[in-house]
Amino acid sequence: MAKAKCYKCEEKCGKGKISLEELQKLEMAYKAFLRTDSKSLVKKYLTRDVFDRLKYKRTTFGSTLLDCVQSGFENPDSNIGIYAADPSAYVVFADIFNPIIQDYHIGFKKSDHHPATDWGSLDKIGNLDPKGQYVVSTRVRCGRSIEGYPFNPSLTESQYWDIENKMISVLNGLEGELKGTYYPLNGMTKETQEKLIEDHFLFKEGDRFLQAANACRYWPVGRGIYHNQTKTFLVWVNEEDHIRIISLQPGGDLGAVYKRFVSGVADIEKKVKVIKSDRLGYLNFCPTNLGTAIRASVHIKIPKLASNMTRLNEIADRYHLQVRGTAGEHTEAKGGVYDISNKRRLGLTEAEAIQEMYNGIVEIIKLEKSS
Ligand code: ADP
Ligand code: DAR
Repeated sequence: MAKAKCYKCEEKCGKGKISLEELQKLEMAYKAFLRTDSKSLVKKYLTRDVFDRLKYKRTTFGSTLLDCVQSGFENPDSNIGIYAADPSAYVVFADIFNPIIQDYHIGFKKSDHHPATDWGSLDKIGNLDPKGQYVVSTRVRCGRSIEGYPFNPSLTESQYWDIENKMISVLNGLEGELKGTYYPLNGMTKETQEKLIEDHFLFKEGDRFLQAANACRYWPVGRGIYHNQTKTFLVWVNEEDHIRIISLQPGGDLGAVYKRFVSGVADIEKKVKVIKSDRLGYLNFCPTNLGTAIRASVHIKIPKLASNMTRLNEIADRYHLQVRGTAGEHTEAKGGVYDISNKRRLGLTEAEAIQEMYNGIVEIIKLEKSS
C-alpha cells in the first residue's frame, strides 16, 4: 500500500478508488446501519448524500470509508461511531469528519484553526478539593501519534514492534520524578494486568469499539505501560493511540497533576516527532482526541447531584463537561464514583482546557454542597 505522501494535503496527493466488492460490502453495511436506532454522531451526519460523496474514496494509506465507520456500524450504541483509520482520513473523508468535529467540540467549524500550544501559567491551577471531601483522584492525559506511522487499523505487526521499541528507548531516558519502568503486555501475568486495570493505571482489554475498528490486531504485540515508582506518571503504548501520556494522583490537586503532565509531555516530545495538523492540532485515532487531545478528569463522589443523572448531565453540559462511569466510557459508576472531565479538546489551548475543567468541577462541588 502506498504511503501517504502528505496527509496535510491529501486532496493534491490523489486518491485511489475502491473495488466493486468493497463498495457492495459498504453499501450493505450502511443500509443495515440505517435500520438501527443508533444515536451516534455518525448516524446523525452520514446522510445518503454524504455517503454517496465519500463511498468511492480511498486514502493513500489504503483506508476506505468503511474502515473509518465500521466500529459505529457494528456498535450502534457508539456515541461518535467513527475513527480516522489513518491521519489523511480527516482530509479525504472531511465531509463526515467536519460536522462530527463541529458537533462534538461544540462549534469548531471547518473554517476554524486550532490555536498554538499554550500550557499557561503552571502555578495558576490550584487544588479542586483541599479538604478532600469529594475528589477521590485527579488525572490529566493526552494522546499523541508518531510521525510516519498510520493509525491502528493500518499498522503492520512490525510497526507495532517499531513504535514500542522507539518508546522504550525514549521512556528509559526519563529522569527525576518521571523515572520508571516499561512493562510490555506481552508476558505480563494476568494477575498483574488485572490489578493495574482495577487500580485505574492500565487500559482495559477487549474494548468492543476498538476491536470493531480493527484497532486490536496482533494484540498484545507492541502494547504496554510505563510507570514511575509512585504510579503518578504513566505512558500507554499502542492502545487506542500510539502514545497516551498520563499524570494522576489521589485527591484534587489538579495543579500538581498538571505540572507533572506538562513536564512529561515536554520530555517525550523532545525525542519523538508527533503528528500535528495546522488546522486540527494533534491528530489521533478518534476525532474526540484532536487539538490539545487533553482529557482532565476527576474521580468524584457527588451523591446528591448523582441522585438525578438528568440534572447532573445538564449541569455538566453547561460547563462543557462529560460524565462517565468509574472505569470510563460506556461503564457504570461503582461505589458512587463518577469520572467527570472536560469535553472540549479542540479549538482552545491547553491552559483553557484545564481551566474549563477546573471551573466546571468547582461549580459541581459548590452545587453538591448546596444541594
Ligand atoms: P478515553 O480514551 O476513553 O478518554 P482515558 O484514556 O481517559 O479513556 O482512560 C480512561 C481510564 O482512565 C478509565 O478506565 C479510568 O480507569 C481511568 N481514569 C479516568 N479518570 C481517572 C481519575 N480521575 N482517577 C483515576 N483513574 C481515572
Ligand atoms: N467508543 C467510541 C469512541 C468514543 C470516544 N472515546 C474514545 N475515543 N476513547 C464511541 O463512538 O462511542
